[in-house]
Amino acid sequence: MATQQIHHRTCNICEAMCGLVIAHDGAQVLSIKPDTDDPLSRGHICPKAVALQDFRTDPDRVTKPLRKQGDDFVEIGWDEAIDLAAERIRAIQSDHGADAMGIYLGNPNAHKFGNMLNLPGLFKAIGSRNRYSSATADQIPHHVASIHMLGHPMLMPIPDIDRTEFLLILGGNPVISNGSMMTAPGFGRRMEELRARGGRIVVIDPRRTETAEKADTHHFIRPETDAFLLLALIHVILDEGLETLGHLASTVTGLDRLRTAVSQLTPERAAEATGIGADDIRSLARDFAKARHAVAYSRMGASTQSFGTLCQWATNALNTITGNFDAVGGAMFTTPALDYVGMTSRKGRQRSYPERRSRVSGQPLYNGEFPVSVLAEEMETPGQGQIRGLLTVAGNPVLTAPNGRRIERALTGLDFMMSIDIHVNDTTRHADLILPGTVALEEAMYDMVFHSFAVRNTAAYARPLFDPPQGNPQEWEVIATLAARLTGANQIGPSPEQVLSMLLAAGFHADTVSVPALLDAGGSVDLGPMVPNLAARLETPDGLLDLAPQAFLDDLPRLLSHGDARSADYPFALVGRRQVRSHNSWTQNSPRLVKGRNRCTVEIHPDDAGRLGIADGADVRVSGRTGSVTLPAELTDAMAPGTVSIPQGWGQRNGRLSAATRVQTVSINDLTDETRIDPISGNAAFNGVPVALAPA
Ligand SMILES: Nc1nc2c(c(=O)[nH]1)N[C@H]1C(S)=C(S)[C@@H](COP(=O)(O)OP(=O)(O)OC[C@H]3O[C@@H](n4cnc5c(=O)[nH]c(N)nc54)[C@H](O)[C@@H]3O)O[C@H]1N2
Ligand SMILES: Nc1nc2c(c(=O)[nH]1)N[C@H]1C(S)=C(S)[C@@H](COP(=O)(O)OP(=O)(O)OC[C@H]3O[C@@H](n4cnc5c(=O)[nH]c(N)nc54)[C@H](O)[C@@H]3O)O[C@H]1N2
Ligand code: SF4
Ligand SMILES: [Mo]
Repeated sequence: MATQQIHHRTCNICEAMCGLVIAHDGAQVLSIKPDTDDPLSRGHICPKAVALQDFRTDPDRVTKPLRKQGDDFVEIGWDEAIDLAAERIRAIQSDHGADAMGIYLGNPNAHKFGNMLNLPGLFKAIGSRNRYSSATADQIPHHVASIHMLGHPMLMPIPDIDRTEFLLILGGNPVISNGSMMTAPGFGRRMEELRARGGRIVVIDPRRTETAEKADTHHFIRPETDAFLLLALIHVILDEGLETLGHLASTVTGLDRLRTAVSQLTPERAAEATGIGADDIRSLARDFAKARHAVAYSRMGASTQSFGTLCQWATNALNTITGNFDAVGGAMFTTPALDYVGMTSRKGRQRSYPERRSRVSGQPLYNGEFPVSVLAEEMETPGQGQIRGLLTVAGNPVLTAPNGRRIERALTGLDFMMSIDIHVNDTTRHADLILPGTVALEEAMYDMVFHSFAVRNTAAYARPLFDPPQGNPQEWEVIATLAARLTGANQIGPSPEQVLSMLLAAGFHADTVSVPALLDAGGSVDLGPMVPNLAARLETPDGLLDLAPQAFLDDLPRLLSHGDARSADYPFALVGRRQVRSHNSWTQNSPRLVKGRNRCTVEIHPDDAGRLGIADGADVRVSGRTGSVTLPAELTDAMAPGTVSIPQGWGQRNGRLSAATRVQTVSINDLTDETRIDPISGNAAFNGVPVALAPA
């Protein structure tokens, strides 16, 4: 009998990077347990970590290159597959130009450092400007705020929640999500600790979320009105002379312009828009300003909405004018072992933003990627630059992008589509060629992105635990091999581990952190809490933090003229929600995660349901401009009247995900609208979609 061995690594599913202790016998996982010694996660894990083993052994997993033949897929060899991919990509580009090949990257790439390090080479080899990713379904407003205020898209303020005394959360549900742009595993426990040291937590959300339940105060808010609230908080603080710039006094510019900008945004004006009382807004502003350490944090609900960039700007500005930017217990900047910001420094280089605009509807491009909202029209609209071929890597836009079914229809009109993925799913089933990816336990692990967003500096590296199935190459090798085939190079570059070693040697902790040191540590190493460091890192042309960038001031008239998106035809606002036992669209094939009742329900306030004759558990038809879906109602006064919530990530309709575990669910993105965007950033406005409800 093989003996039990222990393997340490961080989980790669969500942003939380929980430390895991995996017992195995060399061939199979015996158990997956939390690493109580992990300095960041301190023993937290969630049920998804245990499912890491399922993704490896999933009977529906793609383990051989698959070529479309009629409606079916047939297995082919690797050489044939790479040749076919290179040949078809080049054929499309020689007929229609380099931009005719589109690329879409999904969320799992951000956790796969082999992909992160090798995809740029593939982009270069393909040479198309038509690139997309889940980032514009997620977080571009944060990057745009950082670009204009701080000069670098990845210089990201992270709430120092372990030392703050006042936490204001808008549009995030970290008790379920474990944080985003704020890697904070075990958020519930961190909230308890915050309150135990005398701190306060206020949550602003149209749903009384699991996070709101654990907070001191919760205010319902009308969807898409957070910018009114945040700017009114700034208004009160400046009006009452409660502002302080703290140690950033000589590093900040634009306070007077900010004062002028918020002059009309009185608590009364914000109360009218948000539904939160003017007195509540005043006392929130005073309490926030007077707290010794306070931090405002706004996420999905306040960034994937029509005023996402204004929200991120106002959040940063609020933290700055209360002396809580780059300060202990406020919004701080990480110094990770792998210095992602330094790696991509733009100091001394003139840049203009947006970098480019999309061909059909002129939406902005940031960080080299167009908004996913325009992917369908770029595939459908003829002319020079039309997308005729598409490569997806670990992405499922049919279920995750706004009006995903329009993308699906457009996929069927492509000359060629290929995917690097682990499943035949709603997106990849349209591919002519699928190349199998490797799953977490078969890969080395260093989270190069999320250490940059973590509430504490730590680092961890793990070698692959198991070999890929069928003698398959590592996913990064597939990417590198395709790039080499396209450029005619006769070999691929250095391994990710070699590149990682170089990057760590150039990082903030080069004296203590290296690949061997991390391997020796057997788990994560602690690199301490965040430290003030912003002044030296600002990359704005004048080296100052700009509190009132013109691009944002120019967007204020749009905010001020904003009425309610709801209408007589569509009297409800739809928002999304996340659930502990699913991650985006791709974990719903794990029996242990999907077992139990159907969690894909529409949450409705009982008064709204009563008026419409909708009973708890009964089927409801939800309709919007782009489509309609039918799903069970869940009546709850956790929902603000007039707002309804559907979880994201469901609606798998493909035949391959195992029938035994499949519950009948719907995709929220059959209702979301690709024409609803935040125009400054081009980010999808998933939240606040006007819909109608009727008993089915
Ligand atoms: N309405 C609404 N829509 C949303 C959201 C919302 O809140 N509301 N959230 C948005 C957000 S924040 C995000 S990040 C996006 C996510 O959008 P996507 O990234 O497009 O979607 P995922 O569900 O993460 O899809 C991951 C894909 O990668 C595959 N995969 C999983 N593991 C691996 C692997 O190891 N290798 C390879 N090659 N493939 C793998 C899966 O099979 C799946 O096809 O969705 C967005 N969509
Ligand atoms: N379990 C689990 N964890 C995850 C994921 C998952 O799918 N499952 N996905 C991961 C990913 S990719 C991401 S990006 C993060 C996202 O993590 P979070 O940002 O925490 O995202 P959500 O849980 O969707 O929370 C969004 C909240 O915004 C509220 N909301 C909607 N509209 C508005 C509005 O206009 N104003 C305000 N104030 N609130 C609004 C919604 O009711 C909801 O409570 O989670 C990550 N973690
Ligand atoms: S919270 Fe996220 S990182 Fe932690 S175990 Fe769950 S899925 Fe993995
Ligand atoms: Mo995300």
